[in-house]
Amino acid sequence: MERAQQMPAADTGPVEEVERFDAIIIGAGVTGLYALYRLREHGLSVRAFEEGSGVGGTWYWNRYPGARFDSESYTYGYSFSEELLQEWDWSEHYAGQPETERYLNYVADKFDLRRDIQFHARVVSAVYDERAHRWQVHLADGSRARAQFLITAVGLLSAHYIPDFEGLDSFQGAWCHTGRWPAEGMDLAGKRVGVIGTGATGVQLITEIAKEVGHLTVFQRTANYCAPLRNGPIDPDTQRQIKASYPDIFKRCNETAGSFIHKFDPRSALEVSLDERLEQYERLWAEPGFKKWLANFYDIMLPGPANEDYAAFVRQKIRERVKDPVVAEKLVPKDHMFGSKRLPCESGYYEVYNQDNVLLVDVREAPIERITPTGVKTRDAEYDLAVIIFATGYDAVTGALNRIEIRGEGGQTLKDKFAKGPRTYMGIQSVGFPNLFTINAASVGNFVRAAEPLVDWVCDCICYVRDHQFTRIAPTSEAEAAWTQHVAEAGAKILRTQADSWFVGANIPGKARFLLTSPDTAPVMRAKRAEVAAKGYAGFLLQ
Ligand code: NA7
Repeated sequence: MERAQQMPAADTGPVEEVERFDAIIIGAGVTGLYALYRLREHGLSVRAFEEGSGVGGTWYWNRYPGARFDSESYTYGYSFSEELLQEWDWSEHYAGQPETERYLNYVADKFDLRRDIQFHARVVSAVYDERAHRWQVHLADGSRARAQFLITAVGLLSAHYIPDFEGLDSFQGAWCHTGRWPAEGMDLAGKRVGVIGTGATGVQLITEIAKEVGHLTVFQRTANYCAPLRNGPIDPDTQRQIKASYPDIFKRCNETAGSFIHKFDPRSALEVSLDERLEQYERLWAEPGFKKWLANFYDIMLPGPANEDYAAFVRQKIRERVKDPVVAEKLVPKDHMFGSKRLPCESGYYEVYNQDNVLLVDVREAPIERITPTGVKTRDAEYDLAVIIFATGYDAVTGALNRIEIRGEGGQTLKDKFAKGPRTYMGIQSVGFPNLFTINAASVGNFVRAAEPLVDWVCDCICYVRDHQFTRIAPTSEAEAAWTQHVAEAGAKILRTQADSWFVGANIPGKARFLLTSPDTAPVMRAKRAEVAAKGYAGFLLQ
């Protein structure tokens, strides 16, 4: 920690109708709810602003049919309250969206969080008052609020992205993006439906709606490696076992790179015999969830021959499930490495393409040219549709921040500063934006497992600042430059940066290519943050 000259920083801001708090949180999803709980526990006055009408964030907005965990339900829930852990029964190994939304509502009620959350409250700007060391936020309804600390718990994947297709305004049918699925649902039964996008979301959605639509056209640009989820109900015995072993479950999650419960096999895929290798591939393939990915030979997650060997195995699994060999070949990924994107887990996805009423259109071969009043026109054909669903993903991490005009010291905007990629210290803070904690950029993997310790760290940091009579904390330029360089250099070596995906901003035309999350494993990140805190917030400037 560097101690700069201390300045008096009473809140001498404008005296008009502005509500004042110690901390403001933007977003009442998984991270925002926990930050609210934690900061309030520390005795701070807190207000969370949430655009939606309810809590849940991702699990509030993503109401599309088929939305579901790929983490085991009991590894995803909060760990901070033993009472909560014992009270809540997850009904399935991989819970669906309605259950997760119910869970987050239960948490909000149990800990009386709603009294400090303002719903239907869209924050349009946040401006730093350099004299008072306070943030002033402006809401869409014209109201304002001030706080010393601002936490953007706006989510990693919340700024939904709809490609700029010409003609969407002219479409006479119904359309929506999966991340803004209407609460009342979409009427798809018997209709001609088109889905654009075959990422994790599209895969879940397509599998579910294929059961009820009249005809389904899937517009695929890139085929994905998908693996069977093998979901099932949690029986009472298993429920008891889970509740008795939460400390062990969380300990195991905390030991792994992505905070999932699965631990890599320390052997190389190439050091065992072919028979042994195939036996393991098959055995894990038959298991639920990410085990077939994250409990496999460690080097299938490194660019190289082991990765390619497993990719070939997965491609063959896809071919075996699709009757028409031409369609099968279109569904087999050939242009990116296995695991370079998050593995979509499915429950009958490939069999959908064996249905007579389902058509797969390769839009890499024949790109979408425009939306017409009656459907979609590609270079080669026109498709008549009553409904178009965009499963086209998100402007990840920076997209959600950019939707808010965040102005720091000297009037600079965070959007300008992050134009070539986020420049932060550990993903948490950025020079020129004191007392702002951009925590949506800092956790990845099994989300809640990574988010809880991060929020704990931020709350402890805020308490440290206050307890030591400082009023302002921001990283040093040196710490920020070193971290940004580390993200670029270490990021270049990992599998996640090798594909054109949201991880590196490659899904958004014109967005700078830069790893948007930390290149380090979860245990390494926790250790780095702990060391920084132990050294009195080394790399930060406190005033
Ligand atoms: P993703 O993984 O970003 O997938 C978006 C999909 O939309 C993907 O198939 C894209 O094809 C496709 N897309 C995007 N733009 C276009 C255009 N212009 N034309 C055709 N197709 C397009 O988002 P998801 O919501 O599925 O998943 C996000 C995360 O949520 C996931 O990683 C999990 O962690 C949960 P592309 O692959 O870019 O060729």
